[in-house]
Amino acid sequence: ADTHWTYTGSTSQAQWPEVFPHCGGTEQSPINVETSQVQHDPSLTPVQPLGYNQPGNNPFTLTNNGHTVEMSLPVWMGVGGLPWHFTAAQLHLHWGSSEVNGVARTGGSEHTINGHCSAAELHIVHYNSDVYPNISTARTERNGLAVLGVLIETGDETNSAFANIFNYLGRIRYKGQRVSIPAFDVGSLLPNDLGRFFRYNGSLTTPPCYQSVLWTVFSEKVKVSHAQIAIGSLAKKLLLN
Ligand code: 3J3
Ligand code: ZN
Repeated sequence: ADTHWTYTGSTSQAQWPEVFPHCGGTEQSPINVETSQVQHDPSLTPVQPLGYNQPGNNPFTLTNNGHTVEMSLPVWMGVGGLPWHFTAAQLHLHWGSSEVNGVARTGGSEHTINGHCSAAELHIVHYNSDVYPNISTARTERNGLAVLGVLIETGDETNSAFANIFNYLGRIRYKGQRVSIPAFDVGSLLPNDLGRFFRYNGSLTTPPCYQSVLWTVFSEKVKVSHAQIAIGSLAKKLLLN
């Protein structure tokens, strides 16, 4: 069974390495991206979402897994433009933790840019389907996973793409609850410019923290409304087991 971990209290990040050794590793995510330290890599090519825009046949399932809201992807989706082919497994959101190293934090994203924390962060998780049959075998191995990270800011406009998810959070307030939602174009959750991003080798941002992730954090942020983030952060408060 999943060993218990939290973002606050006595089993929060500072204690994770005691129970999950990889969490104490040297290639841990999330990171703060110091743009002055970033090197341009001309060999990188734009991310190519494959099959992200499916005609809405099979519903998606939103689940409150006790740490976040996770969405299953029942139809094949993948990502090209990376050194291997990757197949999508799931997507989920982070509103960040309410405390980091004991310091209460208002923001929500996990990755920060020059110390700036965004309101939330979307992760679309893929596994290396050139090498592994599924995510369980891939997630322990270097370059086993490719996660696309989208930083989310608040603005005045309601984001109709994210509304496909946010409108249902009230139905899965508690751990273990799940709801079927109509399929939608997952590509509409991504920023417009898929050619500007930060790429680095890191880890799962939650236990067991395996250092298996080829990270892509897009430079361009997406915007949702203040009300949409409020729904999300409410659900997060309620969903913590
Ligand atoms: O994908 C599996 C699966 O069990 C799923 O239900 C979920 C459970 O939390 O995630 C696991 S995972 O260990 O592969 N995983 C959790 C951490 C997916 C990637 C997550 O890392 S992150 O860097 O995208 N936040
Ligand atoms: Zn994540």
